[in-house]
Amino acid sequence: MFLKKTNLFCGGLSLLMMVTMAGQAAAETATLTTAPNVPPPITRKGPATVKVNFEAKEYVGELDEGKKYHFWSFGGTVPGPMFRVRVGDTVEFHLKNPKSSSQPHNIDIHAVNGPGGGAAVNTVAPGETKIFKWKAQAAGLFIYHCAAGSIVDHISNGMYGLVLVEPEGGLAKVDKEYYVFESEFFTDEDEKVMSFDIQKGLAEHPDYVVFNGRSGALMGDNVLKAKVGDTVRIYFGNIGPNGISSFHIIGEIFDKVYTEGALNGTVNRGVQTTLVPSAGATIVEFKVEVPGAYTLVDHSIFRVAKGAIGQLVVEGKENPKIFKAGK
Ligand SMILES: [Cu+2]
Repeated sequence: MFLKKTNLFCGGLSLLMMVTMAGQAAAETATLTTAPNVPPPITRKGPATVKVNFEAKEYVGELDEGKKYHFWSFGGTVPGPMFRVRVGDTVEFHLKNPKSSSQPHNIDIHAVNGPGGGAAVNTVAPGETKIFKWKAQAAGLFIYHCAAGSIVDHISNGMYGLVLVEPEGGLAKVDKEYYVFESEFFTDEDEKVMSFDIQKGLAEHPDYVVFNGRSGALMGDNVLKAKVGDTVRIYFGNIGPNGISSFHIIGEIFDKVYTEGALNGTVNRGVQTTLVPSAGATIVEFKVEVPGAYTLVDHSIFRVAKGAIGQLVVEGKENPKIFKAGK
């Protein structure tokens, strides 16, 4: 078969597509994005084989201002990368664990039909790479996480993220898409570089409940942005490991909620707060009509003090028909 190579660039990451002369995709490598960025929509009309390259990475990073933590991750960020496939695609998933790792790691992808969501066949010792293949059969937004060892420490240390399986024909076009992920951290808080405290995990007492891996990840210079009139779609995941999230945006109403992340045609409209279970996800959409700052929270409100807060800043003309001070 005669193949032509094209390079597409998005968010600084390349998508290498092998395209046949007929223009039909035969095989491609998935674009991976770091939260809050979302990979671009899939434009091809039929299924393809999609190669996904993941690497486990253990590192020390900031969990809060001046507070460091021993993270375990996919790709060196918490949450790990987001990738996007389509119903009917065959995914060739590569998981590498570098020699420098202290632990074997694996991945359980909730979009997989098969033992362990893949984890039964992909545990990689330090220095190993394993490949497994799966067919994306259900459209929706799915969690992935490491399930190696006792599981709890791998999940509590940051090994999770989201994959979107688009329905045939994709999702409706929107103006802005963001990737937001909630997780708890249980720490030995007095250590210089903090680690997982299993007793706090067992007691279900997190020290931190954060969006996108650290306190303030969606605040200050890192707020989400939109313009008046935009329709915003947020892909929201919650790992827990224990807590169920009451996801809410102060000052907005979700026009659409794809409940529990399923893209099966069921849509709730006009929702204030949506429940997202541990190791679950949701997709919300809303049109922003009034400029200002809108605050994302887990409305289990004491968690805001532990970090579960972020902002969407909307710029544009005032809209007094919808909102104004005074008469
Ligand atoms: Cu792991």
